[in-house]
Amino acid sequence: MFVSKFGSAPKFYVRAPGRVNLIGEHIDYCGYAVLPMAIEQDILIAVEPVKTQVVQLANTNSSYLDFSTSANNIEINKTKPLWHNYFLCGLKGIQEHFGLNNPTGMNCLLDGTIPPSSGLSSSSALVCCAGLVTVRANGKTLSKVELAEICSKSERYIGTEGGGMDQSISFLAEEGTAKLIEFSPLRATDVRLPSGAAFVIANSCVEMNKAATSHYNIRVMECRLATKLLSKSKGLDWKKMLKLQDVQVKLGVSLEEMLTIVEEVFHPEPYSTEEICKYLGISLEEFRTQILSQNTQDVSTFKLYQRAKHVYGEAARVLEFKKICDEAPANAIQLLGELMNQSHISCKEMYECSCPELDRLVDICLQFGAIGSRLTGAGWGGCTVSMVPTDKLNNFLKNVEKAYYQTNVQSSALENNSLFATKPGRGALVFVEA
Ligand code: ADP
Ligand code: NG1
Repeated sequence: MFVSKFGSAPKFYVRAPGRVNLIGEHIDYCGYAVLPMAIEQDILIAVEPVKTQVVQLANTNSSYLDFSTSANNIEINKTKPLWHNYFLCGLKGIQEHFGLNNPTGMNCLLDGTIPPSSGLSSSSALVCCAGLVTVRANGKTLSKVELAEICSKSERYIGTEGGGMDQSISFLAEEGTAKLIEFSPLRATDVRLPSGAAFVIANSCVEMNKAATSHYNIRVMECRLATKLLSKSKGLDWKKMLKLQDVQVKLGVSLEEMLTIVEEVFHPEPYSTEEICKYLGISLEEFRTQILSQNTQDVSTFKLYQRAKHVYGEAARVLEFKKICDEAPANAIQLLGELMNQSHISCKEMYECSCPELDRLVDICLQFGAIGSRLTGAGWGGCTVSMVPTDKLNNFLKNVEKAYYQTNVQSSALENNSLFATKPGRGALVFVEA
């Protein structure tokens, strides 16, 4: 297809994987560690650098239209997040990092196997792949950590205020191991998953595009607000505090103590804009310009108690999950399953990022033998991840297929790629023909 499209052969190929997050949802942007693994599904780009400064993009999937732009005049359209904008995020991030005045043009053909808008990080795989393509095409080198940090920042050009989990695992993943990803400074530690259990991804077949909706940014903003109010209540310099983790670090207390502080400081009823302005001693104008982001200007109620409870509780569950994997007690699978189930309940009830289809799918997975099951990724649609004893895997897959996919017309159309067991895969790579 590359040859028929561009009339010449590609010079190199880059792939970047999607990921499944095993536990630690919506806490990366609060500063807390998460526990994902890369999946086999990826974005693959065939590339030919060219002498002109034109970047031409094509896709093996004809629903993603061709696009071309000058490499030194990149405009990213946040209001309409078409696929090429994600490529441009990676391109722009790398160009800015190196201050490239004369960036090379290139012909690129993209092929993707990650179900889009389903919580498996197709968007970040695309941004990371484009970033690595740009590094290679311009004859530069970067470490994996640098690549992850640049791509985490540059995906924000699309308008979502992500925390960096997806880009980090896409670069730092290694075959055979999940990773604990910690931030500031970014680092990844191996997590050996228990033998005797398989991790199964099941797609609810409800798509949710992060950049085209405001769900995601509203949660980021609610967490930022909770940070400010908690800081003010404890006499900290609230204007400087950005993330819920900052409050814990400044107070020097445990996550359990933070949960008690949340109970003392916040009321469960939603906060109004007026109440928050009064609490912080700021005007409505300051609130709109300094606290709210572009696509959260119309929000007028904020559930600070619930969001903070989820974040501190989920952060503790991640550390507990890692500890159980490290210590591998006889009942490890049972203990890990309980943590996954608690995580889903917290996402559903406190963070309100689930949806009826995801809840139904989790119930079905638990009914047919999963020890733990939860939504994975941003939520409001997308996939679940379930931990299933290996000896029950075949029956589990058969029964879930029957119960969820064969009873739903829309889902059964997508069935083939919707339910599969997965293993920790490798991170992003450049392939060059010898
Ligand atoms: P995710 O949870 O998968 O990251 P997002 O809604 O944030 O979901 O991003 C999905 C977007 O990424 C799609 O709407 C599309 O623009 C882009 N995308 C994903 N896969 C591909 C692909 N194979 N080809 C082109 N664009 C893709
Ligand atoms: P997905 O599921 O890929 O849209 C998003 C964020 C992550 C993280 C999770 C929730 C981006 C690129 N990704 O992932 O950083 O916050 O939601 O845990 O913003």
